Amino acid sequence: MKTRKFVDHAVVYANAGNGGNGSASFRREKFVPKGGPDGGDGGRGGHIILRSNPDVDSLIALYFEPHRRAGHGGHGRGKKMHGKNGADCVIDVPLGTVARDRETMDFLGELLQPEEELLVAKGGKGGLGNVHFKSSTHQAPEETTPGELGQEITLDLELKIVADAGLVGFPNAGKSSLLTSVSHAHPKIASYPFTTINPVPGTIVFEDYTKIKIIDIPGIIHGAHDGVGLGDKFLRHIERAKLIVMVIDMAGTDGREPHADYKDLINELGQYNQELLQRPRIVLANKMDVPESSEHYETFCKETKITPIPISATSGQGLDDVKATLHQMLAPEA
Ligand SMILES: Nc1nc2c(ncn2[C@@H]2O[C@H](COP(=O)(O)OP(=O)(O)OP(=O)(O)O)[C@@H](O)[C@H]2O)c(=O)[nH]1
Ligand SMILES: [Mg+2]
Repeated sequence: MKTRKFVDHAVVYANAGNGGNGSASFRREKFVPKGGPDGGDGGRGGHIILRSNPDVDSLIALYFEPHRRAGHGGHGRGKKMHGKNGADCVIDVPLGTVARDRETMDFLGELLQPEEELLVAKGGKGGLGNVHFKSSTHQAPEETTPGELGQEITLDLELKIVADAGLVGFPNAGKSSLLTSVSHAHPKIASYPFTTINPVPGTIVFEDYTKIKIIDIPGIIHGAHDGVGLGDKFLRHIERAKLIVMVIDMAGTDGREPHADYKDLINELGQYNQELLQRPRIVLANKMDVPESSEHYETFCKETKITPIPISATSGQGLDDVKATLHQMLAPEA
């Protein structure tokens, strides 16, 4: 399967268009020897606008094309003709994009709804034509003003995926297997850790045709906040999830205690962002088809005082329960 490069950070050099100059012109008509001033204004320079497009799922286009320019405004002309406005440059970004000024790192805005727009660099205003400078004592003004320069800005764009639920677990816990079983997504599945190296979004469609977006992220391990494994940077993609779905390998396939995994995951979430610990969360005990899992399950419940939903992502056990829970907690009204 061809994997597309996933880009969740981009730097963009944006130049808005300059305004057009005002024109110095005088009316010339057959029987009017000394026509008055009729120089029109310059057009506005094009803006740089970010627009959230639900069909775009990463910032890759900007990675390959980081320089963006809007059109310049046209100069004013005689007969009070206004110069054309410069074409805006609209940059399509994925939902969840956060824009900052790269120099100051000031927050400029974020795009969370489809088709939202954020003006990030203003086109220069057009200059005034000489028609504006006429007065009773100044009948033939030559004055005009030049167009203003368009704003220039270096943007720092960061994607934080917008999803309803986010899957969190150790590598090999079966997060991708679960996503595959409940949605139409096809993340790579394998028995080695860190099979998933990029976030993979999936959509679960319920029987009443409502749907939710769920995201699979790379595995988190003990010490992820110190950069162990792939680190914890992918946790930012669940920062906006309404619900955290924790997947525990109850078979202890890789020789760890499942309840210790749970505590490690809670610790890593808290180290990354304390707020994530307040987020609604469900815990799934995966690989319950493996015989050793039952004993681990009991120890898990005792140690953690929680009762996870027992499932098997591969056999399908418990998945209806998971879907019903997700539906109840997240699905929009049908
Ligand atoms: N027996 C059993 N094996 C499972 C189950 N779920 C997943 N597995 C196996 O566990 C291994 C890891 O599954 P993945 O879905 O790739 O795990 P992951 O959590 O996405 O792993 P990373 O992407 O590395 O973080 C694969 O060999 C799966 O076939 C299950 O319910 N029962
Ligand atoms: Mg995976």
